[in-house]
Amino acid sequence: MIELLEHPLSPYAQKVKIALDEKGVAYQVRMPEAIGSGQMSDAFRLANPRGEVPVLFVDQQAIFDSTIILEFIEDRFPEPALLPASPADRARVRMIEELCDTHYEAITWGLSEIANFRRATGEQAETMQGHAREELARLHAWLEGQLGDRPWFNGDAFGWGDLCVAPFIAGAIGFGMPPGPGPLSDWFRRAADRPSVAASLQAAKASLAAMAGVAQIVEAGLFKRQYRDHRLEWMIRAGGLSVVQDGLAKDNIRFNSAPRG
Ligand SMILES: N[C@@H](CCC(=O)N[C@@H](CS)C(=O)NCC(=O)O)C(=O)O
Repeated sequence: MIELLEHPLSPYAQKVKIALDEKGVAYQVRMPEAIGSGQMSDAFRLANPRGEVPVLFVDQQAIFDSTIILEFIEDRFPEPALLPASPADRARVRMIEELCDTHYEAITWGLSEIANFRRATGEQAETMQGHAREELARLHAWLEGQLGDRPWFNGDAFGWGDLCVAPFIAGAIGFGMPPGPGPLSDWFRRAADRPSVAASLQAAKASLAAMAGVAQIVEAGLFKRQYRDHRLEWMIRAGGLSVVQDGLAKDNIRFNSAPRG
């Protein structure tokens, strides 16, 4: 049986679950122990030296990184195809994925650091949330341009381009920053109606209750959140440099280091 190491709130894991569901591939899910604490088991570190979900266990192999996993799924289970047919359209949806994985996710992650982990409060939180709102509006306009007059980001049928956007938009909606009325929000409603997307959004919603109280766990030093790549950049440019400094001083943020040999 295929196994997916995941967290229901991870948009990267959601991409993979939607792809597997769309292809009708059976799998079971599991959450790594103490995810987010910085304490990774040797087995998890061996499966993914970055200590991140998703990881797909299949054919005696562990595959990490949502994009690489999606490529694998498309190669291993070609039907129905999730990538569009033409090279130009494939490049187009991959670029949409890249922007969502990096720029878009950095913003919703930052909003979670504020709302759930209480890294910033008062005026600083408002400044950072205002920053997020502005950047999301620009990204939503960009996405709307990418959608154009297509019914789906992928083209005529739902596919890669859509499953790579839906989890991130759902995240922004969760933080009260949905796309305004128009083609993008209409598209999201259609996407969310698909059983594959609905199932992953439902699992995310069900796991939200577990987020209550995580701020105290961070404050107690039991959680070391991963500050990396675009997330770290966003934190700094949105006005959260002191959040990073505070996290370093309290030792409740971490960076990924090189894998052990
Ligand atoms: N580029 C990776 C990013 C995966 C990632 O950032 N996963 C986060 C959850 S959204 C994670 O597992 N973080 C580990 C941690 O916070 O301990 C992918 O596309 O799979």
